[in-house]
Amino acid sequence: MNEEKSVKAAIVYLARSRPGDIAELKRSLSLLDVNFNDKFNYPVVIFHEDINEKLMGKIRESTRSQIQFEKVSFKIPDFLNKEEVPELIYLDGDCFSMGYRHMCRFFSGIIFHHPALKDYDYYWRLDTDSFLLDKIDYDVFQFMHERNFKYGYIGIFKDEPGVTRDLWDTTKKYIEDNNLKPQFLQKFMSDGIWDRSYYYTNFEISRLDFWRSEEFMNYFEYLDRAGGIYKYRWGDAVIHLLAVSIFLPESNVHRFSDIAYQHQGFFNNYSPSPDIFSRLKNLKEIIKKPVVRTSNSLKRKSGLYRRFIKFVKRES
Ligand SMILES: Nc1nc2c(ncn2[C@@H]2O[C@H](COP(=O)(O)OP(=O)(O)OP(=O)(O)O)[C@@H](O)[C@H]2O)c(=O)[nH]1
Ligand SMILES: [Mg+2]
Repeated sequence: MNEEKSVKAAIVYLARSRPGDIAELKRSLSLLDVNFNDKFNYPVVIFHEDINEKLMGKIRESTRSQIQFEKVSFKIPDFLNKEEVPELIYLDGDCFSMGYRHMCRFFSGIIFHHPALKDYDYYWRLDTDSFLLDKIDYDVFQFMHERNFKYGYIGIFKDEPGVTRDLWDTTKKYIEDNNLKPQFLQKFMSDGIWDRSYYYTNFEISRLDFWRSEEFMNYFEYLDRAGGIYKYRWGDAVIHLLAVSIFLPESNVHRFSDIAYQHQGFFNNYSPSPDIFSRLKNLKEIIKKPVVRTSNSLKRKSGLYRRFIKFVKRES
């Protein structure tokens, strides 16, 4: 079916080829199908480094969405001194791989210039561990478009001091040097200092032209050259909150409080207890395989998430 859509938009993922990640991705796509895309039929672009043809076939088989794979290769940008970029960084009780930091840089600013997105006006980012838990009965892109929303988010949290080191000083200098009047950044300031708030960017729906605008690109380039993404793991999440609250009027920003969404221990508009486990039984058909991830992220998972995984394991 070749229907003409009034809003040009794509759902985007960045995926790794590890079996656990692929299992999560398939689960994420299945939930996307039943809860949104069977009805609205937007293309899904999956960026990856090393997913082979066979795996691509398997992923395609697992979803009714139209999938486009786009290979990316990550490297430390030439303007940084590689000697100063450690392979692993240990901060705030966590360990961040080089791949993780490449991912942060990609989502912070690089993705918006990828040729695969050039014909789109909006994107919806989901991660391989992003799960839509209930039906969305309206077109989220059309919704953004009609109300002139440029950034849509699901939640706001606060990051740790180590992984945001120097980010505020760098941003403050940028604001001062460029005589900027931040739009609503003061909401995230306390005693004249940014309070390390971030948008939970494993879910974000946004207009691409904002991220391709000169004002954002200049700010991103400034941060990029400062090197904090690689030295301290400045995340796309904090960078996006700063950029949005500096450059966009608050009236252009929307929180999707109605969408039932899960990422690890975070549940949006989906009561995780006490009846989540019985409601999740409906998902038995979709959630075929339990996904138990290794790595440092595991220890950050909440007790609730562990119970959720245990439940899925038992039920599948
Ligand atoms: N290709 C590729 N994808 C990555 C890499 N690191 C992360 N990703 C993907 O980028 C998205 C975000 O990564 P996550 O590891 O989930 O990041 P996070 O949500 O901040 O951290 P967690 O708490 O571990 O979930 C996911 O879809 C990952 O599959 C990488 O090194 N290479
Ligand atoms: Mg994640």
